[in-house]
Amino acid sequence: GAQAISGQYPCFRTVQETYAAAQSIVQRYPNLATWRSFGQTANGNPIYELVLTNKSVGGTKPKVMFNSALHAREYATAELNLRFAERLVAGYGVDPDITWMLDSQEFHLILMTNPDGRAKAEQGQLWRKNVNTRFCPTSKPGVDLNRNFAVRWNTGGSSADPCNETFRGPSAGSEAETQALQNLMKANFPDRRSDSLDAAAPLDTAGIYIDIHSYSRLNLWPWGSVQQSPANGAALENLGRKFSYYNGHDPMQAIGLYPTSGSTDEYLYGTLGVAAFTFELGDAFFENCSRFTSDILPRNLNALMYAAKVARAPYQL
Ligand code: ING
Ligand code: ZN
Repeated sequence: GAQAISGQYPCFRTVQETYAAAQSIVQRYPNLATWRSFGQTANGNPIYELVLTNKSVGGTKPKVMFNSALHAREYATAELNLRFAERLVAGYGVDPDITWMLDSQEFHLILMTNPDGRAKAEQGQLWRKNVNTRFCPTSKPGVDLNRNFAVRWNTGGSSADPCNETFRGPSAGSEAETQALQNLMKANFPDRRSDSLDAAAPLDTAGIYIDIHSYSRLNLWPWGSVQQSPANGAALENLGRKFSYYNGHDPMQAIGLYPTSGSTDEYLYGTLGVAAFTFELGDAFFENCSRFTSDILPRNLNALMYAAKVARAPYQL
């Protein structure tokens, strides 16, 4: 198997180091940061989000939601998300754009979406799924959370075999992690679209979502389950191409990579009308640290910063 994080990959903080870093942010910036559990994993561990906003400014604010390490072995993703958080709080009162964003927007950063799986990866296993031992208990337990979301679930690009890496689970939204995330998504992004799955989201829809994965240097947008372009396809493509100016990734509709169903971005776009993307960082699950630090991290920090700046009007771009 692959090596664990410690020693080999010092640039990627572990689950415990990531949680400690998040708590340190809250300690240093109590008026900007909140660390809260919004649900539990299959094995009963808490799932946390880091919420960043200027608490002195009230009212309903557009939401920016970045999700990382949903797939356990995709190491670089959580570190990017954490570095983004650290850049935001350090920039408050210093950088005018960051100050404005923290005053007027609310960031929801789920740094470790699948901490049970991540613990396996940190032991050196190339682990992708959650760790629900109801399924495939003796060899490769768990469900692929990015095939389990309650949108066009089981319509292709997922497996019925509990031992497969893309096992979709027994039913839509069956997993504890999926339910926690879906509830958080619904709380952050009130549904502004008609209930027809392929109706265009209204142009004033506020907010943006990026699920950070690795690897392949891609910026993906829905649909992954059908070839047709979504009703907001032109706007999503424009935005995906603009992200590419920063991160250098190839932009494409998700099905251009391979068919999928039940993914988080499809859930957010398909059921809530939120502009939703998947980034695929870099060139490996266990990314080389010098390449991460010199290339992948700076490019993608800038791409995420750009996404945060356009979150108020993603469909107008
Ligand atoms: N890739 C993503 C996956 O879940 C993806 C790609 C995401 C395609 C969302 C379509 C929609 O397979 C990795 N590396 O996990
Ligand atoms: Zn992934």
